[in-house]
Amino acid sequence: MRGKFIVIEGIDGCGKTTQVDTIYDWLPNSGLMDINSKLIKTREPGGTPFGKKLRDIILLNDQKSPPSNLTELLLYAADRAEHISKIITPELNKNNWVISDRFTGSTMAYQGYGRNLNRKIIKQLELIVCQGEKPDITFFLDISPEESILRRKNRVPDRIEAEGINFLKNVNLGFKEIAKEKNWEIISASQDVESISNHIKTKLINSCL
Ligand code: Z5A
Repeated sequence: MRGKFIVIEGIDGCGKTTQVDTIYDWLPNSGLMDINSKLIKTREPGGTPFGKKLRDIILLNDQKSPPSNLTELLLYAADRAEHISKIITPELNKNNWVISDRFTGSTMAYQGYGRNLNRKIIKQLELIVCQGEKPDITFFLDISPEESILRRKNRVPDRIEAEGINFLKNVNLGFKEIAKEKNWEIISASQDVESISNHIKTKLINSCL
């Protein structure tokens, strides 16, 4: 028996963390999981102790010495390699379920469409890093870049958030294309929190994971 791997994706501020928390509270008593299975809540970057250090480096908004785009891609890949080998695969193999705030779709959207790095190379890197591990289901929370920026207006932006609207528009376009290509469940994230949660719960119940 192997657990299930659920991922929530979308641009900054789309409400991923809010939904991961809601589903984390609901899923163990939903009847979907085996009685002895645990649910692991995690995220990228920073889902492991080593990954937390990488997260600090990646997101530090130090305008004097930002990493190159390729360095940034490799740092996200390193974080994911650690995450898969230390958390995701071992937990799934124990028949536990894993819900992650972001996964490979974020790399394709941010580094592929946002930074315009070669998408074939990103796919090759994904093959090396993931070693066959992939989500059972991915939800894409779709909001406009304008709404995303509005939702984050009262906080200090990290290095990626500081990129501005044109970058975010490209990332969002990327997410939309990937969502179609990979048959992700697309949800309008402009709805209220409860409507979005209900959509996710209904899809999980009906998808016979
Ligand atoms: N990144 C990358 O470039 N490449 C990669 O491979 C990976 C990541 C994995 C860190 O991600 C950064 O790394 C991120 C992508 C990049 N870049 N940025 N920026 P992160 O996931 O840690 O950071 P984030 O996406 O910026 O998270 P966030 O701002 O916390 O957004 P969120 O989790 O999607 O949203 P939230 O925290 O649940 O909600 C944001 C606000 O909106 C909050 O005030 C909520 O109360 C509110 N909210 C939530 N839902 C709603 C609804 N439905 N209506 C109204 N208001 C709402």
